[in-house]
Amino acid sequence: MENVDKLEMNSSAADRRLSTLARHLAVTINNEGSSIFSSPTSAGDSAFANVARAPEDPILGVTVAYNKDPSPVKLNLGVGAYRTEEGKPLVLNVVRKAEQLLVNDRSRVKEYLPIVGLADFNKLSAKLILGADSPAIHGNLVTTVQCLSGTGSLRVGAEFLARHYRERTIYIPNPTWGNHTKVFTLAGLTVKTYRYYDPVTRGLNIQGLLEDLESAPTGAIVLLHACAHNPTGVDPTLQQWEQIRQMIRSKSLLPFFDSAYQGFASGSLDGDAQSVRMFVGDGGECFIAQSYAKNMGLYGERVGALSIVCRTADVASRVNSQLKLVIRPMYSNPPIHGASIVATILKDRNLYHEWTLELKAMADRIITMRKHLFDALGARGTPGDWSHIIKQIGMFTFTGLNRKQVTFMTKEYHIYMTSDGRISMAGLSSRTVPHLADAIHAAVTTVV
Ligand code: KET
Repeated sequence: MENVDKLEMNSSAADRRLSTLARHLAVTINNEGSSIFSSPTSAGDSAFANVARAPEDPILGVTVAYNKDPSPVKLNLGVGAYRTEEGKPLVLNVVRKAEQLLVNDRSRVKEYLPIVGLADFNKLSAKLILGADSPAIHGNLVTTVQCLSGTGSLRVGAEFLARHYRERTIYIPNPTWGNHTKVFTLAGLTVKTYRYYDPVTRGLNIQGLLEDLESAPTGAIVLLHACAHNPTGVDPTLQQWEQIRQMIRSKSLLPFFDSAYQGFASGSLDGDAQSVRMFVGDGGECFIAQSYAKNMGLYGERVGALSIVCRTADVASRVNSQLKLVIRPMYSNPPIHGASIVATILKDRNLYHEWTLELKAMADRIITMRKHLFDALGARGTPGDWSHIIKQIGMFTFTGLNRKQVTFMTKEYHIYMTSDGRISMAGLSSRTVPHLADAIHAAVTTVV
């Protein structure tokens, strides 16, 4: 009987997923001119002859365009990836050290990891975001699984929710990281937005945010950026976080934190985890997707973790058992190298300390770039108020430049950025600030 129930549950979950997929594909066909239903054709023709070319990704596609540009002055401020003052990608010293330790350890093998990943990595990741003294950790209320960076953690969390949670609507901020809508929709959730950014004040629309959460259905999922909101660089104050927390708890909404920039906002790992810790501190449940792409510079290693904080240890352990069923048919188990680097650093007091210094140096360099750009625009007398450049937090500045101005800057100045006017401050250096300031000045004064 129990098995039949389970089968029925699974089949209705499968139906839901199929109908969501069908809806998504219908949108895809309309928007991107694709059709997967082309019938096989006569010999010689491709069975995929009707496949239309899809547009490039709005963020990663910027790098594709940049790579094709032969100009010596070209500048990639699209993707959020840290560059040094010399404009080069950075492998942290502490990462090199950890890798050396791993290579020298002949006892290490290349066996499969468990479905949920490296146990040490999972424990240490939960500790990093929740704090070493977190009662949730000590009470075994947290289950953590290693996933494929931040994106994979969001996706696994979303898949779990689509299967096991009663309310399948997720509210995401407007605007947000472009991939959120796709990740959640394809997992089978319905995506709605809540007001977040006010273009007039270039700050948080806290009133609109609270109103939208208040009118959300009881139990709805709410996606929150733990810190360094992407793309706006606008974070709630601690007092506003408290208002958000009260609203979320009073409506029994389920918070899902995306933590892709811990340490990058303030330069402090603990400081940037305050929002999450506030929510875990009240004893309520929550989801957290962590990424080590930016704060350890492990972009291509794809290291991240999904933590689910539950009411009881028993629930946490049952949730863990179901997460395995989500992961196994998707990618079986996660890769070992990146997670081993992270675990090596997090468990060694000296390496950990060294990491915090390197992380702070990256965060500080970004803050310095903000000041340089702000001063450079001031020096040029560029019309408008540019103080948001120094007020915003994290890797990005949400400039307020419109699509036409962005196109102009790319065409005339070979500056690559996302079409919403976001620039990655981490891609700037003292040498390139004047070029960017010239481009912004020209765009603002010549293109409306
Ligand atoms: N969440 C947010 C808010 C985010 O900005 C990113 C990446 C991710 C998750 C996923 O990161 P991962 O590499 O899966 O750990 N953002 C940058 C890169 C990208 O778009 O993939 C970006 O916005 O440029």
